Amino acid sequence: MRAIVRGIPSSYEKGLAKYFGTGPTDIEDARSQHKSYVAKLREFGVTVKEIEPHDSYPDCCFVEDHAVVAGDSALITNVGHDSRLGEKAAVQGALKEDLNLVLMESEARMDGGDVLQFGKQFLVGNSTRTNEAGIQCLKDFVEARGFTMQVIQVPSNSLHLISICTSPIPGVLLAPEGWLAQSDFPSDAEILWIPDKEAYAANVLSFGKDVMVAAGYPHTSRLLEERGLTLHSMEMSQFRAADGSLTCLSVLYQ
Ligand code: CIR
Repeated sequence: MRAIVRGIPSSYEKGLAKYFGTGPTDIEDARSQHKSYVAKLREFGVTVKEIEPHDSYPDCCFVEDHAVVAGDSALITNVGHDSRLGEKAAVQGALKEDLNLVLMESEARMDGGDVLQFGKQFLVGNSTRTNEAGIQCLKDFVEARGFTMQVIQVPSNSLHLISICTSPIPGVLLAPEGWLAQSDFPSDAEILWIPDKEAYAANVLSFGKDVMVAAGYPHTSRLLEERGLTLHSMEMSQFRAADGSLTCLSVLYQ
């Protein structure tokens, strides 16, 4: 596996925050949490390419939002919040060395945080950051590569689809009770429901049986351990403060 990550700018405290967070409070702490995240990726054998942060973009560490990877290609998105559009060039520049890039039309908007690959299917959130034109672009992109796509309505109390739903094990989805319903998901998916108050813990990052989880969510951790997974607990407080989760901090590809 390979990954793109981007460090924490000095402006990070100005990062957007409206859902899980009320704004980052400590840049040095954020940098230290980011360092642990990158070290953990490397421990799993991921080759990590680090992009320099830029102070004009407080949210630039959340690189996931700029690209959706399918096989050897990446769809470069137009993120849904105007303040973040300028982050794209650096991510695009880094990915173009390794993947075939497809660009979105200008009216299409999408945050990569709304997209989850689930086997041969892509689940996409209809959210405040992702519009119909963006969803159509994604559909064309994934169908041309042999995948299907299913749209899921993101509840108004969540930034993105994968803020509240990821796949810890092939065929299995993790989601908080009361935020999404069984009928939202593919009919063949097994849903592991976590308590409403642990909703933030629904975003996990898996490398086979090794799974990165946010520290401090005991019920979710127990549920995953019962499935035979080895958990790697990550301190995420300064990312949660800016509505960011584990997956947001990297673009992963083969
Ligand atoms: C934002 O609101 O855009 C950032 N503060 C957080 C983005 C998190 N990204 C993600 O979930 N993929």
